[in-house]
Amino acid sequence: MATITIYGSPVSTYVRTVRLLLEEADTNYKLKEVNILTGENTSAEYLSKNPFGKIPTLEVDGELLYETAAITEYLDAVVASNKFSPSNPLSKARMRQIMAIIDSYLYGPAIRTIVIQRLIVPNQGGQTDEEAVKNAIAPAKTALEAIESLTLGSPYLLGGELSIADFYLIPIFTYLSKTPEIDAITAQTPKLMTWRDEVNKLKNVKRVCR
Ligand SMILES: N[C@@H](CCC(=O)N[C@@H](CS)C(=O)NCC(=O)O)C(=O)O
Repeated sequence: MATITIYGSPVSTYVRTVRLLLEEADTNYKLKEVNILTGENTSAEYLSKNPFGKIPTLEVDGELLYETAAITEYLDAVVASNKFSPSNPLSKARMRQIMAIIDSYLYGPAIRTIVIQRLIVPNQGGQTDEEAVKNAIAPAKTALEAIESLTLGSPYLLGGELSIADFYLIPIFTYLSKTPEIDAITAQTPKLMTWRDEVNKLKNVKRVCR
């Protein structure tokens, strides 16, 4: 396969999602830094690759591909023989359902609000917006409880095999677990807590999600 390049930052959850798949598939790739903390993602050069200024963007054989769901499903097909997508139609739909819940309902409150306010803002000398954090707990909890009700958690989200859904949720849990809000958000999600402890043992999770 031609050289695979990911444009993005190693701190990004979505970049970590793509990297987890590539590492689990034992595939070589290059990571070209696009620093979102300095606004590099809004440079004209990067916007020519991804008009929304989001990371990651994938480049393979001169083709650019953005949106993590498209990237991971493409890579799964070309480097992993669809190992990370269940063949059973309902399980595959569950995988996509979890990915969509994360995109639409979890990422915003969990990462854009709680993690940024708790971990990034103070690190840059700012003050956490406590009100925003407080208001983000309920929607994050709802999203995780929805995933809890869909997961088999034995040991992975969809059963015995890792899937793209795991690669989506793992990086979010890594960050949420570093905030005091984790306890409130996961109070009703025992299967996900067991799942988290299980996936944290994977060597590629230790390497990619530090
Ligand atoms: N829909 C996009 C979302 C990607 C995304 O939100 N990435 C974050 C980093 S985890 C980002 O680029 N943030 C920079 C910004 O919003 O300015 C995808 O699926 O790839």
